[in-house]
Amino acid sequence: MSLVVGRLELAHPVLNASGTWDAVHAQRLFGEANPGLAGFVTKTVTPQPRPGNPAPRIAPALGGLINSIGLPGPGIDAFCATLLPELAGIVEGPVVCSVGGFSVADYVASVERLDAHPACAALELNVSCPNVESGCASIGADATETEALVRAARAATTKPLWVKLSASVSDIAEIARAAETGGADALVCINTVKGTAVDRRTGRSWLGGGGGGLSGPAIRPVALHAVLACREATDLDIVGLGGVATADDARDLLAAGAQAVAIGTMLFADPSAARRVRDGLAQAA
Ligand code: RRO
Repeated sequence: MSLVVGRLELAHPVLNASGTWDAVHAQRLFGEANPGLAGFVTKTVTPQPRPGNPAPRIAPALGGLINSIGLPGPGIDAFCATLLPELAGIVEGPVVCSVGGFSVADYVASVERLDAHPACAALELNVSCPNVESGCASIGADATETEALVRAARAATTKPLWVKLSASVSDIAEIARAAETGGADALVCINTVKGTAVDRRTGRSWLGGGGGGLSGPAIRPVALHAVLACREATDLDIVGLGGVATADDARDLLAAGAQAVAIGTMLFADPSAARRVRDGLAQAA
């Protein structure tokens, strides 16, 4: 089942969604950092350390969950010095570093650092986080800004460059074409879909951050539609994700035009989901 996705070699087509699996904790708990995964996609890293959003950060939804995590993290210095070398020592397969920020300069600063870091095999530009006020998803909602960002990142690295898109935009095909024109090697479709939850006692948002992103089986049809639209719009490889829980869900995304898939929300409920999906895909092959 080995393949090349967006210039990155993978032993099979199953990855994790950024921010949904703690490989360091899993190594301690299970003796395996990324069971069933062909590599490991890190939580999105920003130039400066960030605390993330106030609690509550999670709300249940029919067929999924809504998160408002708010891009917490150690910042690129600590990430490169400590977490990334540790990850490279424990995970099977390549480490894909997810990068976020609030300006082109933010992204380029991290991309340059990761280009020089031997433990980073590929980069994912997250232009689709629903939980920050500026940057990220607001860049990825605009084709001109997306193209400029990808072009600047492309100039800063020779490593495989993937771009993670949101379906919460008016025309994902236009954004996908912009990423291709800017020099991306692959698209990652899709991030969580903008959503929120109401606290009925107050009538205000249940989530500390106000807004959130919906993930899980509820967004499968949205993900399928986005992958189809990106497949028609570009020649780029696609990592498809959004509610993958079974090998059949993965097959649907592959049939829609993805080359690989990622699992996110299901990993919270079933840490063996990646292995199950990988083995299910192998049986059909
Ligand atoms: O941290 C988050 O709140 C977050 C991120 Br960076 C993202 O890309 N997608 C998401 O649903 N949450």
